[in-house]
Amino acid sequence: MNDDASDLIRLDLYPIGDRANPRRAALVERFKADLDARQVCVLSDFITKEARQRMIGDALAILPKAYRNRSHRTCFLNRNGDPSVNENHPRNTFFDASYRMMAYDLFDADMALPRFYRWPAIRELVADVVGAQRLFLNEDPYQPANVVAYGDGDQSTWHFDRGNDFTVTLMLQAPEAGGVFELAPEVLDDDDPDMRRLADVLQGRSRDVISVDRVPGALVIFRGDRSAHRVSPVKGDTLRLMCVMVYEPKPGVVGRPEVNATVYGPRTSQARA
Ligand SMILES: O=C(O)CCC(=O)C(=O)O
Ligand SMILES: [Fe+2]
Repeated sequence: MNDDASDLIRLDLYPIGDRANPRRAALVERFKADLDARQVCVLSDFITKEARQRMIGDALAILPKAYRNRSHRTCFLNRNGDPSVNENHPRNTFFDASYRMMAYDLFDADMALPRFYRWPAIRELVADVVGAQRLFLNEDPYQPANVVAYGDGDQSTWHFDRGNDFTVTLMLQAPEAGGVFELAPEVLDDDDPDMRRLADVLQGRSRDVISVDRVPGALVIFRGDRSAHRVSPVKGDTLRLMCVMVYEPKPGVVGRPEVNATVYGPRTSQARA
């Protein structure tokens, strides 16, 4: 298996193959500072145009096998409300989500996207930016790198990436309109059981929400654990195609079949039963 993805990266802008390169160190410092200040950093023009076109072509070929995911949930991903708090509380505020999910096993191992995911220089860069000592590949058959397709009217719910210190995404194709990534940095406050700041975000009256420019070809790293975020409704016929990658703090991590079944469809729990 070929794990080299140097041909896919704009190495002229991001000399990440050489850990001793001082330009790499300067980039790491810049993105670290962005991540600390805003909970998100954007590495524009990270992949070449050819690489992006290849990744889009592969994703569109796989799309008929994607799992159509629809749900109606709170930002904590609960399906039921909480009668012990008032009706405007975040625990009682529901959102619709719909998109098509392409699991990792649908991609051939030698396609551009899995190669990108596996190239050690990428996870070394991510580790340096997020301040992790070392990062490892996720070893689940479905989770490591996914492409999520949002068509006209699709959106995600407001949510947190609970349990993940950071999330890595690569924007492949932007929609004609909508599909904006919105992030409310560190909106949870342990001292406020009413979650007023979060309620303002969910009700669309917060000034703390930032819209992150998701230009195709950009690698975006964000901390979604305590920062609510969503993809706003997509408009138009061009699909929003986003790759989401998972790197782990320890080797050998796999997902739980019952969780995979809700994300990737029932076929994934049957395959592992
Ligand atoms: O598609 C995006 O811009 C964000 C994806 C996201 O929230 C996630 O993967 O957790
Ligand atoms: Fe997320």
